[in-house]
Amino acid sequence: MNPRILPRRAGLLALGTAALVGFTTVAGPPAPATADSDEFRPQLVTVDTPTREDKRLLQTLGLDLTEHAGHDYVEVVLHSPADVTSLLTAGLGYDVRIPDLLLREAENNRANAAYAAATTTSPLPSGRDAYRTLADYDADMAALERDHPELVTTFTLPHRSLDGREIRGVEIGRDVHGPDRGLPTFLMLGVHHAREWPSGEHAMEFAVDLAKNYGKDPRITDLVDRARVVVVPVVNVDGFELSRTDGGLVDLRSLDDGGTASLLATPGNAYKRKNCRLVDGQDTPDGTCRAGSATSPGGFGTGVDLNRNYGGYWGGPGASDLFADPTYRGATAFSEPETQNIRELISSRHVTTLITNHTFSNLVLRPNGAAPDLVPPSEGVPLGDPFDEAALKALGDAMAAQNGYTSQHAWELYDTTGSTEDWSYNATGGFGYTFEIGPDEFHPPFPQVIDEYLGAGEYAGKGNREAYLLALENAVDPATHSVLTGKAPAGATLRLRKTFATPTWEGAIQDTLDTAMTVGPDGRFTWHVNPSTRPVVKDRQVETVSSDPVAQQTYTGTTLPLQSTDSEFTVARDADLLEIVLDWPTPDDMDLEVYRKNADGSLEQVGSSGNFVGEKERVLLQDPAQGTYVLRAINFASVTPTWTLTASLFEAESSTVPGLVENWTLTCEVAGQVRETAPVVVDRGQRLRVDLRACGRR
Ligand code: 0X9
Ligand code: ZN
Repeated sequence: MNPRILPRRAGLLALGTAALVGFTTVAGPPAPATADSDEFRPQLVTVDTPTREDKRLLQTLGLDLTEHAGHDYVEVVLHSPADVTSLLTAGLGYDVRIPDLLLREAENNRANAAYAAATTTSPLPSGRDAYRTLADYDADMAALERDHPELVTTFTLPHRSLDGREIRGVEIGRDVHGPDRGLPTFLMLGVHHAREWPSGEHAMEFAVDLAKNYGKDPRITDLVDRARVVVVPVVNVDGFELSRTDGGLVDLRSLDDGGTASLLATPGNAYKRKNCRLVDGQDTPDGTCRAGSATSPGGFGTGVDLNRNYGGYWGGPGASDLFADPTYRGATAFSEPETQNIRELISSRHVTTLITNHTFSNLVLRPNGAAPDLVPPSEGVPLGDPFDEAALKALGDAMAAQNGYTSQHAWELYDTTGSTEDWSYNATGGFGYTFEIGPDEFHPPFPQVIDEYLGAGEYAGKGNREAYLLALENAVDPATHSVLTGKAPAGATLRLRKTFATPTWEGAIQDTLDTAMTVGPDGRFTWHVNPSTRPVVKDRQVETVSSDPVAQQTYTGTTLPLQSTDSEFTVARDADLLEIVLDWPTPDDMDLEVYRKNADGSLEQVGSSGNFVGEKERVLLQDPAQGTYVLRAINFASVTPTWTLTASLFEAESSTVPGLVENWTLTCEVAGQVRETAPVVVDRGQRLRVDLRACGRR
């Protein structure tokens, strides 16, 4: 037993050592921590999170986490002095990266204006020299249709936004106004998060690129001939409009190098993330979002995080149930009109590959959003890796080789549930990826957006254009989806339907996929479809731990407030898992840290668990190396609890949880009458001939 005094949570700021190159490390809490709320400027900071437990602790604080994170840090936008206090009380250290995001916004605005003034036509496919507004997106989509009437059509999604706006997209394909002949859909999405402007720009530029180069560039011509490409550049139209147009106040403030308190009290919406939900379950009058979010710093507190509102494992880790939090998941799965739009779009076609663009961090992320060891109560088995992990990884890596990003599982940064592809992949089997565009800003100076699309300048040879083309190639490649072929009466409508329960974290929602195509004049069809069995019900590889430990030791003790007690445990054999559980009867706050003892007696931390008051602590170590471990019980409470510590060593077996086989229901309709109905089971990569001759008989 070895009591130590602990500085953590005693009001000290534990500063990390690894500041990012080129940025300042502060030697104490930054000035705004002590300023009153009128003077606080949103800032971007790097929070030290050396362990996964630190990341999980950070996630519970309700702060505005960015996707820019590494093995030992996460970047966070601090919007208020309360945010600073949360970080400090949690004992998490941080470095300031951009001390004044509003000033940065003003600098960017000036640089963007200068670039636009000096540029007639940029090298982008559209030639644009500045970020689009929402009106620009609509105008550009309409112009694309006007300029390429056979190839491009615009459409409006079924649900208007909460502030009453229409949400539009473009569809590109040969003879786009003609009947659907069963080609696969490639879907590209942008701006789920309001402030992530480049995510819409790259999506829109790709649409323009395909339309302009069709008939000129053989690769693009071939791809567009073999697919329907659907682009919705701005999913969160309300949030984007606010972010894009309501950062103007920033310029005023920068005029007098700091601005006035009254302006600062309404710092604009340039860094808004969520949608325009102001009150759960209530559609507030159109046009009230700006006023309704005026009291929320940066327009940040109100709204639903659309990338937590999809049905896939909705309500699980990495999403908040508190309205004011940045990752608020919404009242129910698909409670928001924006996610309903995308759900209905994906449910009515065979989206074989999709990319949903975000900013920033230069990442290509693949499912799942939550770590494989987590067990959704709705399923009772660990999430494991997606059934198609090998193929998902191969394409993710190939795209990352093109844009220079890092390809990884989404959960490797932090857990998320309810994201776009958490639902789309698990419900439809179509491949889905999140791109996090840009190295370090939500909406950087525009020339950076240009170079990163094209792979020019600083990004020479590393552009998203090439990565997107690979994704489109994947979408049309029959090896990555399924194909139904056969004969049926010319002009007949074929439908594929499927109704099933999609697991949320704790329950399920009902999903219906309902898709159709029209048989061509020659009476033959080739239909590119997603596999009939969903990945989420397929066989799952899981590690199961035998319930009897191969070694176990129990310790009890008492520890004074703000002190800790060390116990030692020796791992003397090969094993798969070491579990250490710290339990105590009173509702006090204790933490657990686990160290491995090196040969020279020094300690190396290998795990920690810092839950909230009243929650018990647990550390799991996979494949623990043989040797001595120091288990440190830490008391943060004001009383002296008696605790029990149990170290257990387990062997695990890798096993397969057997899956199900699902079918599509195929119907063949002539003149509105169903003439034939057949169940169809088809696997990924399979080409299946379906006999629909009976549909032709009277
Ligand atoms: O947190 C998010 O929603 C995304 N990052 S961002 O900074 N753009 O907000 C990343 C989501 C990654 N997880 C999944 N796609 N599952
Ligand atoms: Zn985002």
